[in-house]
Amino acid sequence: MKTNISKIMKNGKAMFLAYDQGLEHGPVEFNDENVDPRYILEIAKKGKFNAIIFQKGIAEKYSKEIKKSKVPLIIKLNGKANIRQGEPMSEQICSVDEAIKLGASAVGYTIYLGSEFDPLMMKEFAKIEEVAHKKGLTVIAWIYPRGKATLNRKKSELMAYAARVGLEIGADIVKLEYNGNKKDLAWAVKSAGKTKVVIAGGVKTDEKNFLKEVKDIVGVGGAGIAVGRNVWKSKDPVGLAKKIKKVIWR
Ligand code: FBP
Repeated sequence: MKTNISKIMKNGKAMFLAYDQGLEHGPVEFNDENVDPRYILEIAKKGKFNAIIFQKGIAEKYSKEIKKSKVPLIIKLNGKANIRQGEPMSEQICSVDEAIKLGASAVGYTIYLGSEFDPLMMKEFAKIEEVAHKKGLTVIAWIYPRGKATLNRKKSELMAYAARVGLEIGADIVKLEYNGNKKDLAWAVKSAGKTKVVIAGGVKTDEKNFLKEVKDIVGVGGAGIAVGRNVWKSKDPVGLAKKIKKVIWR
């Protein structure tokens, strides 16, 4: 299947800026500056990110600014708020056609692997993947092991399993949560085969730690990062972006 993956990657590597935390976690993540999607777009533009990740609402309301910035757009097709408790389920809230109309170069979808609801998310993903690939769009799967059934399983095993699921279900890029162990990450990247691997950033940590994670993922042959808080919560996001670029495209 030929997709437009080169639109959002450079030499097989990628640096994506994620900004869907407003839905996933609420404005508790934001301050007066980074609550504004235009601030994030500026970071993406000045920091030369390969793409920015928004939910459809922001893509719609800020479409003029997005077009002007020329930063490629990835639209997240599902999402969930974190108020409801219980087994995680992330429902589809945007279609592939809507994402195309909004100018998306790629679509993203989260699967909580191991949740009671993972069969529903797998099914929804399968439909999305079929439509998106027919239209030549790149498909990114966030695969996060979550839910009761994952509690007694090893984190390392689950990370590689998530990577493999990405390959098996037809994702072009799989986004994983890194457990901090480089050997485990190398196995996960190997398990993903020809599916590219990017890692999430997680909660804001110090810059040195974060850059080490970036070094690890490219060091084991992964494609790069799809991060949010570690960049847009930084005091100097554009300066940090330059450092990330140096690590990814050494
Ligand atoms: P961060 O780099 O800020 O962790 O963003 C990555 C991401 O996958 C976002 O796309 C998403 O909003 C968030 O993490 C979800 O985090 P969690 O599932 O831990 O609530």
